Amino acid sequence: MPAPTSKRIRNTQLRRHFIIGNESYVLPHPLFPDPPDGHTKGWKVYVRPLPNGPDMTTWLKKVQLKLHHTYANASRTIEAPGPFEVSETGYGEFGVEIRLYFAPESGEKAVYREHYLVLAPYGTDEQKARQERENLVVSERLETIEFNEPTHDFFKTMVSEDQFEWLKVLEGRGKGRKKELVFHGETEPTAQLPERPIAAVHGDSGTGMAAGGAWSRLYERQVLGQLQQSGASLDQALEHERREMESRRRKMEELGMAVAAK
Ligand code: SLL
Repeated sequence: MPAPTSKRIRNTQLRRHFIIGNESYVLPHPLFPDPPDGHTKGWKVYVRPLPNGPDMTTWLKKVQLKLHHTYANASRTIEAPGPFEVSETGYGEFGVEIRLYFAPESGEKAVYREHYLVLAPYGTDEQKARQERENLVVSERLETIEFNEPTHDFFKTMVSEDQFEWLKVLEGRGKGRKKELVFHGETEPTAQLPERPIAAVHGDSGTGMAAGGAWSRLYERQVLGQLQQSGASLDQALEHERREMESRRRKMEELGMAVAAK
């Protein structure tokens, strides 16, 4: 029999949003001193949390980024706490193969993502002009990871308030500087969220939400679709994430009660 903590919670799904992307600069550039001959661009490829989002390292423990074979040591591995990023110089675009490795208590295998490096200005004429003027091209997308039927142990860490501690540290350090990273929910990250009815723990198949909850999986997908279409407004994504946190926390409470009652 598996240890009770590695037992999976049925009809439950956890979800996290995060960012995969790259930035690129035309050389010469102070961030990339002494590039090899023929290298025209400096770039950084990364896997990042949403600004103000919960700590990514709750679930993400290691990232492997595999570069084009023309690079020495093409396979780069970064362990938590990261940052999960690779800086390089080069001349051409290619697909970076990305493997995400999860917290051991999740019991989940690594998953694969790809990010095609974008080194040249793109978009409308106006956008291109701006990218050239600032000598910065950024190509990012909002990614989602889903954990189906998580283990009890993993679930516990994923609904913990501790995941916002890393933002509080930034707040102390960053006064007057990095305002955009400051977490404003002084007390509970979920305090201002509206009440939502929760009817039953196992009420709904697969969503992790209870039957009757206003926040359905379908609605979530629509919101996410909108985010992606609208160029992924990260503030909105964060708000979305916080709502999810709240839902999970409530569910956790209920689950605790349900388990205790057995
Ligand atoms: C192209 N298919 O032809 C792509 C290949 C090669 C990327 C891109 C240099 C590596 C190095 C580099 O940028 N490789 O010299 O270390 O455009």
